[in-house]
Amino acid sequence: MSLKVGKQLKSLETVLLLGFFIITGALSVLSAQGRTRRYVWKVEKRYKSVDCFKKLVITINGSAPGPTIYAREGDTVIVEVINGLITENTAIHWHGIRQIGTPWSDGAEAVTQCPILPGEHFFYNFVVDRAGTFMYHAHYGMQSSDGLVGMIIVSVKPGFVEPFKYDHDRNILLTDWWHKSKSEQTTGLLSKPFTWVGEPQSLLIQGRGRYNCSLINDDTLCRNNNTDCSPYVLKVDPGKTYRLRVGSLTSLSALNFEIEGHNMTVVEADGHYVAPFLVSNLYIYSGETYSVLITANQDPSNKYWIATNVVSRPPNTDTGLAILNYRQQSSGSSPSTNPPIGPLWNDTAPRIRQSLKIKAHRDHIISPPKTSDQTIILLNTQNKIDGYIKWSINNVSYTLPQIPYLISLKKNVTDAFDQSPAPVSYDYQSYDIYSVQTNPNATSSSSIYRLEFNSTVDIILQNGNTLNPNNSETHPWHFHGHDFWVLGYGTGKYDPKTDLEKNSNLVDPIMKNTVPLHPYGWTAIRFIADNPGAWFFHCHIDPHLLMGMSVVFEQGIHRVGKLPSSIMSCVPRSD
Ligand SMILES: *[C@@H]1O[C@H](CO)[C@@H](O)[C@H](O)[C@H]1NC(C)=O
Ligand SMILES: *[C@@H]1O[C@H](CO)[C@@H](O)[C@H](O)[C@H]1NC(C)=O
Ligand SMILES: *[C@@H]1O[C@H](CO)[C@@H](O)[C@H](O)[C@H]1NC(C)=O
Ligand SMILES: *[C@@H]1O[C@H](CO)[C@@H](O)[C@H](O)[C@H]1NC(C)=O
Ligand SMILES: *[C@@H]1O[C@H](CO)[C@@H](O)[C@H](O)[C@H]1NC(C)=O
Ligand SMILES: *[C@@H]1O[C@H](CO)[C@@H](O)[C@H](O)[C@H]1NC(C)=O
Ligand SMILES: *[C@@H]1O[C@H](CO)[C@@H](O)[C@H](O)[C@H]1NC(C)=O
Ligand SMILES: *[C@@H]1O[C@H](CO)[C@@H](O)[C@H](O)[C@H]1NC(C)=O
Ligand SMILES: *[C@@H]1O[C@H](CO)[C@@H](O)[C@H](O)[C@H]1NC(C)=O
Ligand SMILES: *[C@@H]1O[C@H](CO)[C@@H](O)[C@H](O)[C@H]1NC(C)=O
Ligand SMILES: [Cu+2]
Repeated sequence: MSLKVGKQLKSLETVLLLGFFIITGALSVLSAQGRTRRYVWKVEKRYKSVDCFKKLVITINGSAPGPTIYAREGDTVIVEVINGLITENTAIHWHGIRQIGTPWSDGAEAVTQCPILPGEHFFYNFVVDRAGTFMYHAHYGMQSSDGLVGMIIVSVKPGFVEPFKYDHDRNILLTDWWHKSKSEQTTGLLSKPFTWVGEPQSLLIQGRGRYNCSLINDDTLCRNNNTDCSPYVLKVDPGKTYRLRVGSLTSLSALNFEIEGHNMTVVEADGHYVAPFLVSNLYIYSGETYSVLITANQDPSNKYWIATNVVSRPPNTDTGLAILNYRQQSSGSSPSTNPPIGPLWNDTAPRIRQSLKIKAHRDHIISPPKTSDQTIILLNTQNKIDGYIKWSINNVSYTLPQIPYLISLKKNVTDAFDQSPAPVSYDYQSYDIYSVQTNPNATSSSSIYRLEFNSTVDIILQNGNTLNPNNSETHPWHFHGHDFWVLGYGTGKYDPKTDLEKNSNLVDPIMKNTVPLHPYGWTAIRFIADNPGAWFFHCHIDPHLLMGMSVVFEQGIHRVGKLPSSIMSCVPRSD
């Protein structure tokens, strides 16, 4: 409906909005429900030196990170993606956008669409139905770790008053960066013997980092005076309050984020308003977004570091740095202080405390159903299959089918993936989460969870030991197509008899789309299976996802509308 109205107005609006179009690159068309924002993006490789080291990077119209999408709640976003990669397929996921009624625009290759082949044009067309801070990234293998990332900022409808005030709005996207290409990393992860990607060479803030070029000693490859890698500078006016929309699309790293001398008030998480709380360190996991408020109330004759450091893994990467600069300060020079080194990487307690602090703002509580219809317990383990190292959920390491689930499910194709039901639990009585499994072998499967449409489902993520003694990792789990209530976190083994009653929040839980599973702990979430489609739920660490750390949920598949033929270019077209 909104599209048709939009089309009628298009020629008139094109003239009126031509000025706007030239400035933003987005064609904005008014319609009854909201505006339509159109983008044409050419995805291609370019040499860039984002951390001073020259590397082939995947760009959108020459930039990495890609352009920020600015839209308003209720708008329709249409992105025409031109795959100019020559030898690689691609697909782009709109992270945090639920795709209600448009499951084929989710961008999860092998789940909701065939890949976009080199030279092809693909149209993503979806409504941004909720204000907040969201992101986008490639969802084809580990492609996002080569630079195909960006942010989506959805502002509130006119007249809506947010539960906090600020003078200015800024974005900060955090990523980690390797000098090895993603294809080399992928090969190592899928080989025997296994080759781990290692810690990143740099941490990037707004796409800029700084690798120490003396370690390479080759001017043609790495120069620290290259302007590609000059740090991002956040200029502030004294006395003003800034809303910083911080997002993480790291491939591997859990991060700490801080601004020297400035505390931050957390006010939004994954598009939901948070009961505000103060932090000096913000822990942020891949796939999460937060809005924090800072007030520029420190000595304006100083400069301040904006810093990010790795937590949860033994760090081997220099602090990622940007600069906060009061407006009257000249640009160029760096703060005189030593960069912050961040909190102790292996101190899990403050990270769990932050997770527990994130609750819904009292004026914006969406109450969860009091009970659920089904509980699915997902044990996260590291395993071996035929000597290859994998990650498994309930002893099953995920393999993706040739035909995307959305297509095979909708068309009743029964030989496209394993039809046996995926396991809803593990032997939690006898499983020792603190030890390396005596038998590390697992199986692999493409089986899925088929949920009753509109039912309420609890998921318990249970962590355990990896293949190394005394080691358990952090896994940020991201759900496509849904926001879920975060009911609780705990350490040790989840007890179905007591933990839901004693250690869960059914009063004011935050809703999120990405949630951390802490080492040796559990995380409980609840959602309603009311979005017809097939949806990925996976660890947002790229190497873990590649190694099988994911599941897929189907719900209401026969309520899904007619699939666009553009998503089906990997199967013979039947209509
Ligand atoms: C991006 O590139 C495409 C194809 O070259 C072009 O049509 C489009 O206008 C460009 N967009 C911006 C914002 O520059
Ligand atoms: C860069 O590396 C060189 C050689 O190891 C070292 O001497 C120097 O201190 C490093 N510089 C920085 C800023 O870390
Ligand atoms: C950048 O640094 C290189 C040495 O690494 C030097 O040769 C070159 O002159 C410098 N360029 C500028 C513009 O300072
Ligand atoms: C930040 O918050 C801490 C704890 O409340 C407080 O001790 C500190 O003084 C604050 N720092 C600034 C710069 O406001
Ligand atoms: C944390 O790591 C440091 C080394 O980075 C080590 O000295 C310390 O013992 C570790 N703490 C714990 C509780 O494991
Ligand atoms: C695990 O699988 C390997 C083959 O990959 C096999 O050699 C080994 O015996 C299995 N271990 C157990 C305990 O079944
Ligand atoms: C698939 O099966 C469902 C339920 O049995 C049926 O309603 C639907 O028409 C079938 N669709 C196709 C494309 O065969
Ligand atoms: C996982 O699956 C493998 C292979 O079928 C089996 O040997 C092993 O006992 C299973 N482990 C658990 C904990 O169920
Ligand atoms: C979903 O469930 C709710 C609560 O039970 C009910 O009010 C609603 O009508 C249901 N929606 C559909 C589409 O079945
Ligand atoms: C592992 O932790 C246990 C206590 O939980 C300790 O007894 C043991 O020495 C540790 N092993 C290693 C290899 O650190
Ligand atoms: Cu993981």
